[in-house]
Amino acid sequence: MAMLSFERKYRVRGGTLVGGDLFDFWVGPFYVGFFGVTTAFFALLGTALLVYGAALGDHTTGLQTWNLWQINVAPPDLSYGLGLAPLAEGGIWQIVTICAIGAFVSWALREVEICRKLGMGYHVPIAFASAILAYVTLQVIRPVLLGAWGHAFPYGIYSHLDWVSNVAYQYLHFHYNPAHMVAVTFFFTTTLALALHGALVLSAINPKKGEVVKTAEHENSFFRDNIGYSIGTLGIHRFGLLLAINAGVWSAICIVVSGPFWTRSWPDWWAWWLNLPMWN
Ligand code: UQ2
Repeated sequence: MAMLSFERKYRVRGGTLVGGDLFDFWVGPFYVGFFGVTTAFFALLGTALLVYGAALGDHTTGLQTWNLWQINVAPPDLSYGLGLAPLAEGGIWQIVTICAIGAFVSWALREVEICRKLGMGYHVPIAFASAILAYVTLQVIRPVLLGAWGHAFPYGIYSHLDWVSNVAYQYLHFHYNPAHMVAVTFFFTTTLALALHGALVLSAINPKKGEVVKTAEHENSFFRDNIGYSIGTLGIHRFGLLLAINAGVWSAICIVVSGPFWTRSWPDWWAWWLNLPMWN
């Protein structure tokens, strides 16, 4: 906790969105705030409900197991539509989903309060919001557009992988979804950019024993020598944020268009290309 004396000057009052001074304190290194309390509440209740759901067993198969890989807490059957289901028939899944969204949004708002305290921009909560958007699109927006909670994915390690596989085959070959192609490209480019950035910074700042630490001039020179262009030390962080946010946003787009706006196979979508008049 040697950092705590250094951090004391950053422990400023105010900047809260809700609750005024009531929850404006720290526990050890952690800022609490109103949204720290709500994050803890939703996370603990959601986790306890998942354990309860595991104890009751999988209502879609009738199987009860404590094998971590096989536990499944599934949404209600399609026949329940957008209604509430009994706890043991998908109701637990429904409350867990409310808890998950409650915890994610609380965490984002706690980040906003910390940004306000420190007089920083809101880049971090905005980035996190793109991940929340992808989750809410999968679990709420798309099921609502399709008319049943049963279209959302189940909470289980193998079961959610099976769900992804089944939905992919439902559209014959999901990789032909153009928005999915864009999302995958953003995910891969994000990892490429972070690998380049991490490698470049470490290569400059962590030289072998006896050698002097290098600065941004060396970093710029490396990429100018290598590819004739350096995006710059500020630029790489702007570019990385742009890439990562787009990965989340295009994930949301690629799944919400599947079903609500395109019901046939994704390979079929490319008929627009084969039907161009230029082939006549
Ligand atoms: C850079 C720079 C950094 C970096 C990196 C680059 C000094 C420390 C990684 C190089 C990145 C470029 C040219 C863009 C890469 C493009 C794609 C599509 C991945 O110039 O400035 O700052 O970390």
